[in-house]
Amino acid sequence: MAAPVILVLNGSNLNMLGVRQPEIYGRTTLSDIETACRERAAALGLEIEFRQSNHEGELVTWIQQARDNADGIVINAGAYTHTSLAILDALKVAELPVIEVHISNIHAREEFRHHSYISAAATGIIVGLGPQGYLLALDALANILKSKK
Ligand code: CA2
Repeated sequence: MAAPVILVLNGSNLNMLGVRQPEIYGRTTLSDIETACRERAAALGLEIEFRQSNHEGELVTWIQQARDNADGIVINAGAYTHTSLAILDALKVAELPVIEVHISNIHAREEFRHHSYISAAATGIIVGLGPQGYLLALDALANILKSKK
């Protein structure tokens, strides 16, 4: 049987990880996170599509496509987390298990980061655990998909 496919989606500015603001986001680059996700996915028997975009509409299109092409979504929407009804609607329409990830603890930061539009469509949320959050999200999806069988 084919391995379940997980779309790992990264939104605005996450391509800058490890390049700027290491005091908040650390020195790990998005490419490092992709490598770690690929290793964890292989160990869990998952296939991943790892993507980043700075464009809200592109993220929406990828989520729409995931409805037919994927079995689960890991999403760190970057600042779109706090603004995007369009991404929330797309996630609801996708009808897939969704794990929302944030590298930093958004609740310990500025007030405007405390609210996430995405959370209303999330099965679970992982915040503040650094890049490890992506790996924990893959673990969680592997368990969710196993229990669905
Ligand atoms: O903690 C997270 O993972 C965030 O989703 C990261 C977003 C931020 O807007 C959210 O509130 C929390 C920012 C993405 C990365 O932005 C960078 C900007 C400059 C340098 C490095 C990263």
